[in-house]
Amino acid sequence: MAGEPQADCLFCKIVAGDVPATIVRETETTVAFRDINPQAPTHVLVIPKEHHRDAATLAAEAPQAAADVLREAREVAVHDGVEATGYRVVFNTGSGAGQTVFHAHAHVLGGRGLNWPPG
Ligand code: D5M
Repeated sequence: MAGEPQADCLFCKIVAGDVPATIVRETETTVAFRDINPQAPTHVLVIPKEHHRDAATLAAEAPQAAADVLREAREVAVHDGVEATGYRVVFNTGSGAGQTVFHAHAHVLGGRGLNWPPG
């Protein structure tokens, strides 16, 4: 069923507390934790606690959870003190776009200059 935890999903294991992570913030519906391979001084992943494979599926199946993730992205930027200088929110969607973990997640990046277009 849509949103159910998946036994083989790394981020579902982080939600369950079975895999350790450096948690920045947690709400009823989301968890934010530091990326294990940071690409910027602030690099935090915001995930819905429910399992949805990518951002497109999340938006279609659980639009309120998608909104919660976006709201939390801003709260993370405030938490890390990067909101005023600017930050980037990225949803890699599909392997061709670089998605490697198939549980929807927003990358929140900040704390350095960010170029456009991205690589
Ligand atoms: O992003 C997936 C991201 O997940 C990537 O930047 C590494 C990060 N990652 C992988 N394993 C962990 C753990 N255990 N903790 C924290 N961060 C992790 P994607 O957009 O799918 O390429």
